[in-house]
Amino acid sequence: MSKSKFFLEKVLVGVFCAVFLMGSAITVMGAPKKPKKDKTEIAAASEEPATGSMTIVLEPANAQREVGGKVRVHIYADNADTLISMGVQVSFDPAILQVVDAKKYEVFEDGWVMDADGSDATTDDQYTTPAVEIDNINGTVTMIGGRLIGSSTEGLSGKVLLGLVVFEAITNGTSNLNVDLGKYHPNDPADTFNNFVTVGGTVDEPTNVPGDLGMICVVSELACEGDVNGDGVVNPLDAFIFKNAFPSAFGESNYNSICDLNGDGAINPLDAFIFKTDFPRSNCPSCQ
Ligand SMILES: [Ca+2]
Ligand SMILES: [Ca+2]
Ligand SMILES: [Ca+2]
Ligand SMILES: [Ca+2]
Repeated sequence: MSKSKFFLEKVLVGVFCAVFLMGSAITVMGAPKKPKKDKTEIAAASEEPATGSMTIVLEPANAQREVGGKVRVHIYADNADTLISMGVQVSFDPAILQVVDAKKYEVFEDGWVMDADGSDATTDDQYTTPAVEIDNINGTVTMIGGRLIGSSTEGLSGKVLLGLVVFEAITNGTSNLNVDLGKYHPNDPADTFNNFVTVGGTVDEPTNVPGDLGMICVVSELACEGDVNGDGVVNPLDAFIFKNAFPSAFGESNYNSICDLNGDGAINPLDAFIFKTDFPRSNCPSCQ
């Protein structure tokens, strides 16, 4: 390992710890840069106002499943502005749902990867820690991520995928999906860490958390999995949405998690079978 690479690794680990443990992102963001600092650039960055309008979005936000069915919920930060860190906790009713899989989006190009040399050709210098924490006893999933790619990190903007959770329906009932920030100070629970930090060093927390951002209801035998637009019936409007997503796999442009009716990351004949058993229907149960 070269000296400079080792240094970069130390810096990145230091930045990571600082962002998530100390919350002093502004100080540490200067660290990976060369000693000669461009004052105009720094001034411009610090004057940049936080947008204040970033929100967390769950897709699907609403779904029905039979007992034993699975739903794959994607977590986005919408209207994001050059994010380099994120931290969310999703709460659910563990009597109704259990998490069978949860992960951050860790694709190099636009995911939560910290890479010391800025090249995806070398992967032994990449960090994706901390691991996603699944607590099926208390009903929480916590995911925290950072994105620092060498010294030219641009951050993630627009509609940014944070990660995904796959739930299995355990018994009849309704579970809200509440999203909160990922980390609060352990000694002072009223204090948050800086969960969402922009590349300019400002903190830009989502404006709609904590909040119930989704609802999954479980109804044995009667669930309308096929109601992909959530209007209470399964009709040609749903078939149109489903057909546009069929076939596809996660990562392809027409993949739509709302149509992934068995939550396995692809929309294929297995999902079509589930859809067809519900089509057409006008007696979908209403969740409450
Ligand atoms: Ca690398
Ligand atoms: Ca059904
Ligand atoms: Ca519908
Ligand atoms: Ca599927």
